[in-house]
Amino acid sequence: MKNISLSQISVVVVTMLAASFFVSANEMTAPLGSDTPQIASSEPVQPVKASINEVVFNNLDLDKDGSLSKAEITSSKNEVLVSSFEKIDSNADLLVSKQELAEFVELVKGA
Ligand SMILES: [Ca+2]
Ligand SMILES: [Ca+2]
Repeated sequence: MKNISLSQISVVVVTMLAASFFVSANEMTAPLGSDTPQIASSEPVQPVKASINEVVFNNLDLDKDGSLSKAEITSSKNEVLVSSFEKIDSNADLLVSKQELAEFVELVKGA
């Protein structure tokens, strides 16, 4: 039993990120021709990660101050992000920076 929950989180996060991304660009970007957003753990992640992080972060940063407060994370209603807030906030200042979000995404994707 290794990293099962992390793998599950990874799928959820990647799916969520992709969903957030495609919501704002779903007419311009076609997702792989697959109708299921689930990504098999052995499949390479699609090369949209950098822009996804940007888009997701900007969508979550409601007051545009360049960091995500716990309230902003909570208002995303994303259970993975909410429950992982303390993990994402690696320096424990109660704010999630773009860097911290990117590192968290890398962490769960690499799990
Ligand atoms: Ca903010
Ligand atoms: Ca922080």
